[in-house]
Amino acid sequence: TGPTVAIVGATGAVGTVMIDIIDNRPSVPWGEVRLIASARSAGKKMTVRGEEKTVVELSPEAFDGVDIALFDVPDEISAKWAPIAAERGAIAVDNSGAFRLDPEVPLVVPEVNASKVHERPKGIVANPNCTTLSMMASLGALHHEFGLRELVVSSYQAASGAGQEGVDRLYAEIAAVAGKNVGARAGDVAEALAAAGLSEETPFKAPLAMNVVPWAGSRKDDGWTSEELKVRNESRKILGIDDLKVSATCVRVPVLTTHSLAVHATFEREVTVEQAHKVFRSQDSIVLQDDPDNEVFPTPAAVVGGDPTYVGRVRQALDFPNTLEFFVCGDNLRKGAALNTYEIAETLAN
Ligand code: 2RA
Repeated sequence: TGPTVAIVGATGAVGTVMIDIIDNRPSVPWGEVRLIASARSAGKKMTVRGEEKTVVELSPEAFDGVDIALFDVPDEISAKWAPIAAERGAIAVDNSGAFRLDPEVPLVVPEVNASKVHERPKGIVANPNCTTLSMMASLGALHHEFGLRELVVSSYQAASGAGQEGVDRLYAEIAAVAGKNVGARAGDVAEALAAAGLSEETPFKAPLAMNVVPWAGSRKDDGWTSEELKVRNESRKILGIDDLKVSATCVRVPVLTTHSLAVHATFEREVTVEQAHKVFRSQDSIVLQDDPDNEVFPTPAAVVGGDPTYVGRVRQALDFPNTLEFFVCGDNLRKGAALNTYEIAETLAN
């Protein structure tokens, strides 16, 4: 029989998407799929590919016999338990931020740098942050052809990037402003949220309904946020360009799921729209939706739930012939999290 795969955090937002992905694969290489979660969720029954499973409690013994352990848990849980899984003989594929920049841990997007999965002295392979991941298939393919030199991006990040708390908050805010005709006077959206009993403590730092918020992640030095630094550091590591010039502004938008990015990418040489289209079409995990004459472009609401990343609005920058502008959308819970982690596991299993 095939290898044993474990999902750690099986009952969480990303873990649940992971099970959905396993359920919907035409075939899977696994002999056993083991579900692991905190004591609170242990004992729960879940069905995977038609087979009922009981969630087992996270413990060192839970990893016995596991070949690949997929971690969809907060940073501090991964930091503690991924090395324990590795000690017990499993390869840990970690979707948290705990190991992404560790030089002894590869950071993998299979379309871009699959062979790195074999360079894992700690027995751990890391999955990138969803914001970086949403643009990596497209940038990896372009870099391979044209040599990427500089990257300037603005993100449009969905509420579910902030977890279930973010999802609940966006729904509650939209309900609170619906039918209230607010938005024309400074502060009236916040007043409507307060009138509906919503706390000023929000994962988004400002009202998200009828708004955009130029803040995602946590506060870092010199005015940067953690999300913006992740885009820079992770892009460099995945693409293998240590001195890639990167600048990012990360923005939260009132979208439930699917992150979008406006990308300004500069290459060693001139790149035309036709050349870029050809590269995008040749990459299986990219869907090109770019027909300006018919106003065709991707939007998060139209592509959410899909596995590929969707690319459109491809333009050769008017004043920068070596620069392409494009817009990319990727489901932050699928390719941005569970799907890429799962694809790393399949790369390891094959
Ligand atoms: C966010 N990228 O969107 C983060 C989630 N890891 O908040």
